[in-house]
Amino acid sequence: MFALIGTWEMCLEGARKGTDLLASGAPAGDAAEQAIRMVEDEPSYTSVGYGGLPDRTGHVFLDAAYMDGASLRMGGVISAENIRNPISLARKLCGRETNCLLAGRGAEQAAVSFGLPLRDMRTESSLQSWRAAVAKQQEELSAYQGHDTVCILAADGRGGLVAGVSTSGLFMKDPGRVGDSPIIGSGFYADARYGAAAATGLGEDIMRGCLSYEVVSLMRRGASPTDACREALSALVARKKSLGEDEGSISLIALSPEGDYGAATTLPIFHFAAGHSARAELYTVSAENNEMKNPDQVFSST
Ligand code: SD4
Repeated sequence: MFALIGTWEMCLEGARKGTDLLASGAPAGDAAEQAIRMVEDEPSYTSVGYGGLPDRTGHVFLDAAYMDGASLRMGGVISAENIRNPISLARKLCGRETNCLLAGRGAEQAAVSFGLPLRDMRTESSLQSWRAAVAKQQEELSAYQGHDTVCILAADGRGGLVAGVSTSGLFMKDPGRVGDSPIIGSGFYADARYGAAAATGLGEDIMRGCLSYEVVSLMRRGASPTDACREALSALVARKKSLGEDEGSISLIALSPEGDYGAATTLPIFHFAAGHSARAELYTVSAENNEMKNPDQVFSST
């Protein structure tokens, strides 16, 4: 069965578009790319693409990645400044035997060579937020304060299973700072035999557990998407606690090749969108019990 799952409420319209594409027979890659492009193009979403929040120097640096679970190939973009749709470049780079992960100016040059549009990704509103943070001498960097990453996992029911992610990372990050999102195995992973997974939250923590790879490994050993997310997350949280640290801000989503999906979080509430057969709807999980809920529907996936 085809299915798609994506992080945060901001992806709902994109997830609906992606699910419609899957229903019309489009490959998983088209559905995931389209869903993410819709979030990248919307300036009111300040954590992804156009209108993303700047780093300390007032520049918006974007990270994105795409993995094709059938070929186990990935493409990624790190710290790219002016690429209008980083996910589209990541997808174009996926499949290359070399040069599939490009940073900075090299990524922008590749975008030009593929004929992808460039754009100044700052908006007046994102610059205003930056000016206010500079005036306040804002120091604290944390996930989930307008820094949400869009992650989309899609299965087309015909063997196609992909993961895509796109983010501007943390607001007021140091220049050159890279989180988990474009790092394979941390921010995303897909193996069409077992499943796909992606993460959102504080990248510095997510990378310590290689969480997306861990989720897919657990699915390889037979865990359902929900159980795999819960187990990978609780193992890292337990380890952090044993080191005297708090649980941190981490949310995970996963999708099986058969179209079952699941999620887990350390947050009081984490929203995600998911759809199979019908149009995508919004769901939540919470750290308290990690039960998935949909206000309007009974959740029926495993
Ligand atoms: C990062 N994981 O750059 C991203 C940010 C994020 O919710 O997802 N925040 O660390």
